[in-house]
Amino acid sequence: MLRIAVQTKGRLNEQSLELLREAGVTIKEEKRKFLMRASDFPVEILFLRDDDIPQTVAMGAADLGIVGYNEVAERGYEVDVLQKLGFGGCRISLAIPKNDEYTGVEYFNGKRIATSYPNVLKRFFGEKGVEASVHTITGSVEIAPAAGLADAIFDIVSSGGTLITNGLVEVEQVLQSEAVLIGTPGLSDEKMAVARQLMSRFESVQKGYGKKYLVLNLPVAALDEAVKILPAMRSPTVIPLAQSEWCSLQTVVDETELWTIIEKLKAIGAEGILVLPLEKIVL
Ligand code: PRT
Ligand code: ZN
Repeated sequence: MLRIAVQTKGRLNEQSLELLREAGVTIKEEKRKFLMRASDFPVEILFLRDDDIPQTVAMGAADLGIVGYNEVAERGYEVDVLQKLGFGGCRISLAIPKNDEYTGVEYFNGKRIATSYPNVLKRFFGEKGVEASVHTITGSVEIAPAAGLADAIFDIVSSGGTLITNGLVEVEQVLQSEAVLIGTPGLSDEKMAVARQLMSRFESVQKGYGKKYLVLNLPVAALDEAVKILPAMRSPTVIPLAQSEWCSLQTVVDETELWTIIEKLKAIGAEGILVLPLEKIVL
């Protein structure tokens, strides 16, 4: 039985369980326990704080784990990063008071930097030859400069709203992060086979992220034009309609391009346009 560690609560919990569920790994939610067996796949789920996931996987107490890459980089335990999971995106950045003039990384020489990621920061400063004093604090790092505890901070940034609220400005993006699937190095062939199966399912789910299924009616005469507009995986599916001069067209489009494509299709005579959610793409 493969054991996979997932964050108990917090930012990655819901999307980790959602990804597992979409991949066919479900647990009965009513009575959440520390360790739960999935009902439809040979996997059990171990709920942990995200800080503990890299070590637990490195030790082999869990075979796999879903955790932010930032935690993997900070903790430094030996684990295999098997797959990027496409959610929990953020970066760890250096930020300084907004009225300070930033002159480049040498700005940090002799400064006090508050962070929950001292190892990543010390590595960065080491590479850049910066001599700064790194103060490890857990909790609200962003208030440290205003409280006089530090000159600058090194913290997770996502929208940037927290920095603005605290009068800080991001000056160096040091590490890009997202949720990743990690594994114990040297898993048995049997466990690796199950892990591969899971990874392939995760990939199918991820391919569906940000995609929509588009169905529309089109005059047959406009078909060539429509094919040029549509970025279908191979080519769009075309189905004849009862009225011979019309056809129905089905295809997958990226959500970011959806409206542009719809407007172009309407301009060449498309009607009855349906936009449907897309769950998975299995290639
Ligand atoms: O209880 P446990 O220890 O398990 O959880 P935690 O409190 O340590 O972590 P949690 O749940 O806050 O975050 C889990 C993971 O989510 C992190 O390790 C990151 O990989 C990822 N993640 C993605 C984030 C963010 N986005 C994020 N915005 N983690 C934290 N933040 C915080 C950040 O610390 C800062 O305070 O949000 C604030 C900045 O957000 P913006 O949007 O204002 O820039
Ligand atoms: Zn944590």
